[in-house]
Amino acid sequence: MLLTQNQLDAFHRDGFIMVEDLFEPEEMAVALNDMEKIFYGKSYAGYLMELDKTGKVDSVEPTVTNAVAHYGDTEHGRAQFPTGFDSLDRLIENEAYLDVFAQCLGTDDVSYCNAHLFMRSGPTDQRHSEHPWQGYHADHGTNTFLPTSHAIGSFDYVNSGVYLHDVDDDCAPMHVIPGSHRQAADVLLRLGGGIGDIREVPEFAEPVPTSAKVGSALFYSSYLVHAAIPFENKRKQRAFWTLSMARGDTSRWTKLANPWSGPEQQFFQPFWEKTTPRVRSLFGWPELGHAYYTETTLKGIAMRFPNMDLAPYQV
Ligand SMILES: O=C(O)CCC(=O)C(=O)O
Ligand SMILES: [Fe+2]
Repeated sequence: MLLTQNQLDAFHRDGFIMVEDLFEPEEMAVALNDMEKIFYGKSYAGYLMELDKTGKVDSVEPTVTNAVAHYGDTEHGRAQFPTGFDSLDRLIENEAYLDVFAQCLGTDDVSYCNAHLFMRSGPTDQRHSEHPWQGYHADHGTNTFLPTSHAIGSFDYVNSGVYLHDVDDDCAPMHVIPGSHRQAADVLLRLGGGIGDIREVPEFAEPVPTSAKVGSALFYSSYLVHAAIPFENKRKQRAFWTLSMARGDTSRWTKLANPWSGPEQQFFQPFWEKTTPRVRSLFGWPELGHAYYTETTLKGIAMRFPNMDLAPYQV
């Protein structure tokens, strides 16, 4: 199943596309069952029953204990890909799903960044901000040390969430700002890297919820601005299998578990700031003269690496 030209145009225009029926409801049910085991050590129904009986509400969020950052483990299992459960790990083998990724990335040269189980559990969820205008961000930094550019379709990558169950409006659907992937580079530079309050960004469109039925997958640009919202129904959970992938020609600087995220960053940042462009390229930085370097991206790099001499990269 390929995206139609209209769907692909919508992805480029809006920065996201929801694709229904990519996965079978039956395979989602099996995957969800195993995901619940990893997060709760039992079924979610069993967890709720115990919660009602004991009133005990320990967070089920995974904790990161490893030196090279990945999503981390829960008390009961591993939330980072591969989890060891075929029902979850083999979702990556879905041909139609991979075809849509290739279409969104505009190439068959597709490179894995990161996949993990993303659970938000209504009874303990704290992932959202206090006010509806807060918490907006792009996920781009999760898989790269380089800032956003204007070049949509070249240096961004694609995130996706597979819906293991129906996500209705009361189930904390992620809110996304259509078209914000095209605005992110300028907005982030103007605001100094973080978007505290979307009311200060008049050019942003109204956020929209990404509610969808079981078996759907959301694909979105790593530049797309979005936020978590609270559960209206705190008895619900929201279970996604997530995958991020990049174009092969950016894969040297776009992937998880590299020295730019997690505890290694405090050593690599000052090292990269002081070393030469040639040595930076050994670690995946685009070489001097690469099309990635523009006035906009160099300003972003200066924000991220304030002690770096960027003169050699000037265009
Ligand atoms: O859970 C959501 O709806 C969004 C969460 C999010 O944006 C994130 O964790 O980066
Ligand atoms: Fe996010």
